[in-house]
Amino acid sequence: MIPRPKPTLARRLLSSLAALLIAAGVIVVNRPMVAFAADRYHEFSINRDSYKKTYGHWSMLPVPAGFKVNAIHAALLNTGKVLIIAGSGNNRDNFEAGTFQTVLWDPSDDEFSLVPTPTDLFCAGHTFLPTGNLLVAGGTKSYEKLEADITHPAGVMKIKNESPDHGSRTFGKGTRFLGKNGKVYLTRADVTVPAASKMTHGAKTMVHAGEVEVWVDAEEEGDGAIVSSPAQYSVAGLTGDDANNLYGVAEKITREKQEYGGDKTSYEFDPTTERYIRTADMVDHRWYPTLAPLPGGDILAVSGLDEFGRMLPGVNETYRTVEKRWVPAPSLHRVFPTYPALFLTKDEKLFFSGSNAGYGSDTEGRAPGLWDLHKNDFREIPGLTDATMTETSSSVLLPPAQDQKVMILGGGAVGDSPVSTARTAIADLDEENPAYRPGPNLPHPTRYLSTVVLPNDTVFTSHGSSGYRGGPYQDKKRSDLLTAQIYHPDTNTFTTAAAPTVGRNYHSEALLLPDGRVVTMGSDPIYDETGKNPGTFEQRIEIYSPPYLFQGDRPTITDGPTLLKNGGTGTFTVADPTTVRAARLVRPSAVTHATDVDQRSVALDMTTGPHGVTVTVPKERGLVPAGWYMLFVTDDRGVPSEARWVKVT
Ligand SMILES: [Cu+2]
Repeated sequence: MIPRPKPTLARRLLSSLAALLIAAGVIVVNRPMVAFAADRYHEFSINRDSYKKTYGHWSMLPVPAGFKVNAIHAALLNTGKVLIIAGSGNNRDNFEAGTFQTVLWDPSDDEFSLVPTPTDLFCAGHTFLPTGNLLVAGGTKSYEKLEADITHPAGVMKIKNESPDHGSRTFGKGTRFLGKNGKVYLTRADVTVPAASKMTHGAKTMVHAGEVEVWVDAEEEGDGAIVSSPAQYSVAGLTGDDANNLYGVAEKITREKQEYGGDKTSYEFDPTTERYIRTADMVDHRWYPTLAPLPGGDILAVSGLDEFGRMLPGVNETYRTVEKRWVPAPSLHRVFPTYPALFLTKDEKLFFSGSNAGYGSDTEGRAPGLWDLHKNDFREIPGLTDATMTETSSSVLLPPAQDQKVMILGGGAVGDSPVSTARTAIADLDEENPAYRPGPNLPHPTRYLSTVVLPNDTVFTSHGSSGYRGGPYQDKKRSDLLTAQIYHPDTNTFTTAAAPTVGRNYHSEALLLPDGRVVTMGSDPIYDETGKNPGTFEQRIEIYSPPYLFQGDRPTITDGPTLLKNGGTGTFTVADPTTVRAARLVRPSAVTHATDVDQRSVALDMTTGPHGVTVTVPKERGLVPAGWYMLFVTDDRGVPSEARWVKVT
């Protein structure tokens, strides 16, 4: 037998290449199988107990048809239910149809119900009152109108009444105002202008004209009716004194974009009756305001766009909780961008972390600082890097609240800028001269991230996007971040948490549930997956179970008082008190646009007895503002109990 010749090197190479090509062909043909196997392996990995113990676990909440809404706002009520407010949900058709939605979800049995929603609470402000009612104020009065859709020049007309003698005067919608240019402008709504007021200063009598503002649209299309400088307008059909006393003035009448207009309605949502109760209106219309709890139980509302979509020029107002009405706060005049993050400090100041969302001057009012409300004195806090990227950032009073440390995370430059940051920074407000110091970076530059205080003195932060509203970032069409991490204040580090499966950017939120889980919802991407068509609001709800829920038994609080006082004590029955190491009061979240000034976790002094623990509530109102809290006890393994609701009065 003739021995087979040994293949030459070239031949050997050729046959290996052929084998490689065949293998590659097999993989290509079966690519779905390979990907499927990888997915299956991933599914297997993230569902292993050891994985959950270290990274936690995500699950999708099954939301029945009819209860899926555009979650713009969320708040945890003291009944344990989550109030999810959409209002019109950033959907013009809903707005025009008057379809405003609110859903209540009970996480203990996954029951849902609908709540009648009287006006458009989309982009309102909210915070909890000492009673447990959620104050919800402001919202949407009108939707934006983009430049491309504006055929008729329009502007805000201030109608003046210089006569003190003929009472108020009403002008119906469609009233015609005549410009010096011969063009006609029609009012968009019925308005009543008050009579002028007379004031006597010594021998002199001064007359102050009555005023009201209203949108007007030019009768004719096109640029011919544009007026770019301040001018006076007469009212068609008026004669004699009326023609002199009643007239309009407008800064400009243009085809520029018309911003969303704010509303001035205000409600208390009552967790017991599960209904909105209308209060007296706000003083000003506000879209994107922040409502911040004050130590005495009143609420301060700051910032926002007015009913004509203009930034409010630093005029703020106070809700008198007992009287259920709003009053001006002229002594607290201060400019902030919209949805500023304001945290009540131990010494009863408000700390503006720099975080904000939406609108505002590029320069004025953006610097972080401590606001002394007694003197209306604002002391800027230095040291923040990427200081131009605070918009759409997140910030949080780190646990425990006694440490008085506020962390700011991520953010982007003003508006639809393509720039964002991975920076975090921490300010210790207990220092004599507080300053921001760098914290660990986030894994990616991130806007719109959700940040939630957990009962074991850590902080969960997830989601967001690098680009504006999940849109293009660097070479990617979409930029949602499927990442989550847990910040550990004791070591100043992040650890990785299990990854969510649903991306969330603008108009998304997260909050801690009484059972220790974290619910995440909402997201309002600017584009769809192709990057070409408008995005669709994300209605799926995904829940994160932190690692502490996979460590076996949890401590349980079985009994105890419902009422606690600042500086007072209470004894709670706990199954195995010897294992309890810490007790925390966690104020429930009321969150929107990455802004949650309610959530905070307060450490309680604690002694252990044979049947339970006795806790003492700090006496400072700035640390523990009156209201409902979740009491958690945590054991020697760092595992928290489920919460028990207590009211601090
Ligand atoms: Cu909004």
